Amino acid sequence: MTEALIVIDMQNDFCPGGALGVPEGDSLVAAINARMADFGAVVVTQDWHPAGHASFASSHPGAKPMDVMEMPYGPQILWPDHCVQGSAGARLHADLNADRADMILRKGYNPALDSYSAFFENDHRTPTGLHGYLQTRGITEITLVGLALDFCVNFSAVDAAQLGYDVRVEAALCRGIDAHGSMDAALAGMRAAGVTLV
Ligand code: VGL
Ligand code: ZN
Repeated sequence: MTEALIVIDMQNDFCPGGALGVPEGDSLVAAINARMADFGAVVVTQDWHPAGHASFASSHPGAKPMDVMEMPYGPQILWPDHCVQGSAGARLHADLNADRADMILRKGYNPALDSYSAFFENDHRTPTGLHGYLQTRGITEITLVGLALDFCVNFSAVDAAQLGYDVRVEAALCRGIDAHGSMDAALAGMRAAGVTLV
């Protein structure tokens, strides 16, 4: 039985000094690399937005980062420009052992729609293809680590649990942003969805 480690968004822009730096984000790299050896499959995800993406505050006149805006698919936090396709900030952290990844999944490339989850875009309907990939490999158990615990890790974990995977989130190998009470909501939401938090 193959178990997959899914490493979420370990990119320069989510590390300290990046456009949307998560405190201590870079401190996880060595431990995540070491953890890869314990899994039969490793998937690495990359937030990958076109310039002018709808989730950027700069795309909406008068808006500023961390404002909340009503989108056709629901409320959306507006972010500083980050993980722009091809930019240095969008690159995976240089020390992350991406060579070990069986698959690198990019998400958030739809200009009008954000994608926190590695499984579905923020309309909760448009698939990224990861479910098909894992299914065809016969993978039913996944462990999630990375950034940010309260956004992309959280949405990925809840979607995975709803899709029927056995899901673990290793909180020690995650760090969060905590905007608008997102950390408490994420922890409660993951538990309610049946995610095992360790
Ligand atoms: C993320 C905010 C915006 C994440 C991505 O990786 O958690 N957060 N885009
Ligand atoms: Zn993003």
